[in-house]
Amino acid sequence: MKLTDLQKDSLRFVANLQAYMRKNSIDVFFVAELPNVRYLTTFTGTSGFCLVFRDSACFLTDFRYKTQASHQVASCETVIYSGNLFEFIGKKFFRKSRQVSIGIEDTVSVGMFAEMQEKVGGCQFVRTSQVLEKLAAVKTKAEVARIRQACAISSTALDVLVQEDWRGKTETELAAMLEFNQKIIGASGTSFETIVASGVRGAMPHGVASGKEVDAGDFVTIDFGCLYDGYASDITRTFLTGLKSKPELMKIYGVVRDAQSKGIAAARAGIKANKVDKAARDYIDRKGYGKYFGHGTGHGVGLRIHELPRVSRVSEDVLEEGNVITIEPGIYIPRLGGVRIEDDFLVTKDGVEQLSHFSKEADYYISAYGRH
Ligand SMILES: [Mn+2]
Repeated sequence: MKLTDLQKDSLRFVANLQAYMRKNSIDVFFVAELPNVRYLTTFTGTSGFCLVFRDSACFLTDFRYKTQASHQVASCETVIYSGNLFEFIGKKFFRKSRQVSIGIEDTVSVGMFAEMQEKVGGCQFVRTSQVLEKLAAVKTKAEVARIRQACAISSTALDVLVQEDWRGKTETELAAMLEFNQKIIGASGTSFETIVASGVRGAMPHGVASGKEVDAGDFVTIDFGCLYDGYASDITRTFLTGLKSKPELMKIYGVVRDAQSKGIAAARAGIKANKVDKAARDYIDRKGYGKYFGHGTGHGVGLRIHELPRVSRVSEDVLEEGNVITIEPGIYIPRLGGVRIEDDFLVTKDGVEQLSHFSKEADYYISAYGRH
């Protein structure tokens, strides 16, 4: 089997987890969350688990995925199980109930954990938190290439959308058109539910598209992304529909855009992520809108839309070369509207490389509503 670049990486990811296990005296690591399973194996199906030992690794799935796993999984030995997973694991791997320590993530459900305790006897469970997420925060070249492509698809899809006629369209219709464009261009799906928040709805940072019609003079915030080969993009732009928008919104548009630039200028490997948040937040504070910026400045992006590192006031994460983060300040004023601008960035030694590209001009308005 000739391995793809991601499959080659997955061998390294398993080895990195094994190094963590040795350092933390964990004999076996149980991985149940699908994005983590995918990270370790490249497996894209909807049912599968990893059991990683110090010197080997197993991928467990059922007969539906036998063929798929044989094509995708290079980093683990695939084991097809039937019946109860933990009964199977208990019999196959832990028959001689010697004392072993099993690392288990705190995201495993209470029900699953209880079942595992009951059926995999004689083991000591070690509760861990975000072990895989911490490893996955630093992206490989192959992963960055996927995120870059997801960003390119999203920008192109948005470019097509702004040339279409928005008049009489609801937020939901615009969201559907954007999602359609992304899929036609090569995305496998959206990376999260598309946000289209127009007019006063723009004051809701996560205003998922509604049945409201977009009106001339509205500011429209579109926060969206797609998946390419499993990896996500996450972009936000706020558009002016026509020329009659309120002067206060035009002003905050400039503040948000400049706050994003401050965040971008602050970001580089070796600094605390909260410094990026501070750079953007202090600027918005100075302009008098601090109380209208209530969320963090950004987050990591990868197989999940929200990953480490956190880019917020309370984050203790230190930026590393290879992190992919968003920088997305916003201002939301109740009963008036909101503005957010978001792009995705690769953290480098001296700064960041912007992965998503789309105009941030304040006068980038939707042409269907008339020209200057
Ligand atoms: Mn985001």
